[in-house]
Amino acid sequence: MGYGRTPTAVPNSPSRMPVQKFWIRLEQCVRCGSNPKLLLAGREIMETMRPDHPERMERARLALMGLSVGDAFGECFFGPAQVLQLARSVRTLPPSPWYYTDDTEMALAVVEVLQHAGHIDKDRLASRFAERYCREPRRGYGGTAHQILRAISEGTPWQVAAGRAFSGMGSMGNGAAMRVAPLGAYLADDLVAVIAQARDSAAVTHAHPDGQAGAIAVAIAAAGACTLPRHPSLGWQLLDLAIEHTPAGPTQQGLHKARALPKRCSIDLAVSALGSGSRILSEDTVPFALWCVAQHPTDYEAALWLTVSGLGDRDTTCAIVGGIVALISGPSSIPPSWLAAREPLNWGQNAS
Ligand code: R7I
Ligand code: MG
Repeated sequence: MGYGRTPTAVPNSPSRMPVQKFWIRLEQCVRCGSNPKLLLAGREIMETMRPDHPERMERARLALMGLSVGDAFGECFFGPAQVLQLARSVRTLPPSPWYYTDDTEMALAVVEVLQHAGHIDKDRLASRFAERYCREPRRGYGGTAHQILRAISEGTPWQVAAGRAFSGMGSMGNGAAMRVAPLGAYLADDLVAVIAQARDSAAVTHAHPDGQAGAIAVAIAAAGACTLPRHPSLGWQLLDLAIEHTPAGPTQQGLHKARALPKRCSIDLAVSALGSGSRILSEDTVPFALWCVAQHPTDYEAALWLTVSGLGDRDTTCAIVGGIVALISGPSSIPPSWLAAREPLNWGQNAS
């Protein structure tokens, strides 16, 4: 490579500003006599970055905002069902702070990896998950997730740690679905990439195909939330889109069931038909969450009050619904008081 080339002479430059910065830094590096190899690695990452990376990140952060507020909101309502029903009927908010859980911790890791690489780098994602887990293991992680993340942090390759869960079947928990909305938002215009990278983002901890199917369904719905025209039946269209692109299996069957429910069916009927995450599986969480989105696709507050009243795995159902509905209804749909009540997001020190 010729160090003297000007920024405009860089072939196939995806984005001029980062490349200009790169050349300036490389020049400084050569002047100081330090090893330019590290910078060259950075250049490779830049070249794989999509040109509209900043706008994509804006969408991913909006999904994260909706997801994290939903997670923290739902987490406040583990308690007697009667108290929740009462709170819901008068829309009384729990006292702040609202602490977020593993759903947000893991979504933060997904967003950090996208910020850094512009795609899901599975090794990097596994390290970010493990680092975050070690820093705060008491964020309410799933039973097997503890074992997988601890093993990764101790040096076990993620393929081995995730692959040996549940006697080699891999986890089909809802944990891959709960963290993936920012990825769907980032890749919204490219459903083929959404499917492949949602599967990759899941595989690091969820080796079971149905755990991965849940991540695909949610990522596809998040992508559709960014791209489909605003229309009264948008929520049902998202469910259709998810059915179309989710691999066959229990989660996809649940999505079909959700679609077939009568339009005005009660939350109790939806919960009895679909579950609401009490088994902590993709199949009894994702169909219910997308059904809740279909009820109130443009109203963040209404969607979350409905979702939490389904009880079950309420931090996770609310995280999934919040991540998708925020993408449809925009940041202003998240009440400022809810955002203020959620504890500040911990972006971490190694978040490059
Ligand atoms: O999927 P995962 O990360 O859990 C996420 C959930 C969310 O609600 C979080 O908020 C947190 O509370 O946990 O964690 P895993 O441990 O992989 O899976 C969660 C649970 O799903 C497991 O503890 C099992 O109970 C169940 N599960 C399975 N049960 C039987 N057979 C997952 N896979 C299987 C399976 O193959
Ligand atoms: Mg949680």
